[in-house]
Amino acid sequence: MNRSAVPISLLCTLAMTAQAQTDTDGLLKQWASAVVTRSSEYGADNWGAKQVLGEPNVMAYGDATKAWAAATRNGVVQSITVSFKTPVYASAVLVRQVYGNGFVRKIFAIDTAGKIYPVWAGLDKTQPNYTVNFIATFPKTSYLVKAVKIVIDPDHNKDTYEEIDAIQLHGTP
Ligand SMILES: [Ca+2]
Repeated sequence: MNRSAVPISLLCTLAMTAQAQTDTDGLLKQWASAVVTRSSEYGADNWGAKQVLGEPNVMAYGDATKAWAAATRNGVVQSITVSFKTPVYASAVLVRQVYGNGFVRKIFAIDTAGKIYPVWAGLDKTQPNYTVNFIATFPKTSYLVKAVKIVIDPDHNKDTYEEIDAIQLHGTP
C-alpha cells in the first residue's frame, strides 16, 4: 500500500491502541487503565489517583495537577494500586516520577485471582529536578499479573509531595 494512502480508519485504530505497545521480542508495555485503590489522594480530579492512568502527560518536574499526590505531604506511608487491560507474565514496572523523586519503596504484583506477591523492594535512586521513568525490574513472574501496587515513602522529600504521572507494566501475555 502506498504510505500516503493509509485509510483514516486505520489511523484511528493505531491512535486507539497507543495505550499499549509490543516490542519485537514480544514484550507488551501497557499503561495503567484503572485505579483499583489508593491510600489517599489530594483531590478527586486534580492530583487524584486517576491522574496516573494512561500515557504520561506531565512533561516538567514539579507539583503537577495531572499527577497523583497523596492527601498529606509527609508522615503517612502511601500506596496506589492500578490494573491493566491484558494480564501478563510481568518482568518490570515503570513508575513515572515528576515531583519529590526517589520515593518508590516496594512493588507488589496481583494475579488474576487477586493474590498479591512482593516483586520488588529496594533503593530508588531517582534524582529530582527532572521527570523520570523509574523502571523496577524483577524475574519474570510465573503467574499472570493483572494489577500492581506501588508503595511510596512520603518522607523521601519533606519539602514536597511525592507525585506519580503514569505507571506502565512490562510483560508477555
Ligand atoms: Ca513528602
